[in-house]
Amino acid sequence: MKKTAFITGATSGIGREIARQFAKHELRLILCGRRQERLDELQQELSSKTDVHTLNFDVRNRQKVVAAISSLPEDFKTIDILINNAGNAHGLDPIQNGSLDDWDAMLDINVKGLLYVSKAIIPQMVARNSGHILNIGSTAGKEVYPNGNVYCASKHAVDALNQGMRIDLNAHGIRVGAINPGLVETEFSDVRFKGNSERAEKVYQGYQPLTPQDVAEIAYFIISRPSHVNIADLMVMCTAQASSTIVKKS
Ligand code: NDP
Ligand code: 8X3
Repeated sequence: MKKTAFITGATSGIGREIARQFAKHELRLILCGRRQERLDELQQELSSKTDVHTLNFDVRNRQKVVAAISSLPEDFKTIDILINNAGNAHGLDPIQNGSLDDWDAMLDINVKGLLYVSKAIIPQMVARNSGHILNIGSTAGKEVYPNGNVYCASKHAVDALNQGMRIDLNAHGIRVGAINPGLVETEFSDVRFKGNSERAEKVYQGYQPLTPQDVAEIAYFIISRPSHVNIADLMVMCTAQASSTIVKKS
């Protein structure tokens, strides 16, 4: 039986490209997000390559998370690979000016949402003593940059949870690892700057950022290693980037 991958945040950016990459390799897909039309488009695009099921839920809503995952049809109930990818930055402000709504969004989505989804899926992996969880962290989970405060905290939490899951699930043979990307051109900055596209575009000007495809290829490499190999923690930046604050621009 082909493996089934559950991907959160599959409607855009890194998650969507992971879906495309996995479909190329004929993994069966459960694609999640809140934008139904994007889920439908992607399902239509990929269903000639593999079996695709879509789930529409907000990762912040624990009841909806549980209900969505419980609603999976019999042939999609066994999840072999969980890609915890849904997340965003909201705002880029000094701590003294930060918006409480932005802080709630980042902690509720990037941290608690990841936990709700994981909590709903891990028990079946434990019962089978097999599974692979890939958490999408960030370089922001490895260092803190000016005005990044709460987003960086949320991604440091993902880094801690990646380690914690690996420790606790070790006895069950479940692989747990993270990809921590630097600057990737997606809708990330549009969300961070609340649709100010001029500001968002500037983030990626004057150098060649990573593409979501770059990250997706790494994700496939990780999940396709032999079962005794677990890539525990991987950081990837574009060549122009040395750290969160050092980017060589033309
Ligand atoms: P995008 O904005 O392009 O994609 C974000 C995805 O997350 C969308 O599919 C969105 O789906 C989903 N999402 C956001 N909020 C929720 C929610 N409340 N419930 C369910 N799904 C949600 O950004 P990226 O692809 O860049 O981001 C993906 C991950 O990569 C994030 O965790 C981000 O922190 C991380 N990352 C990004 C980097 C970058 O530079 N772009 C670098 C390092 C890490 P929908 O809106 O349909 O719900
Ligand atoms: C996204 C990368 O540097 O914008 O996590 O935080 S950064």
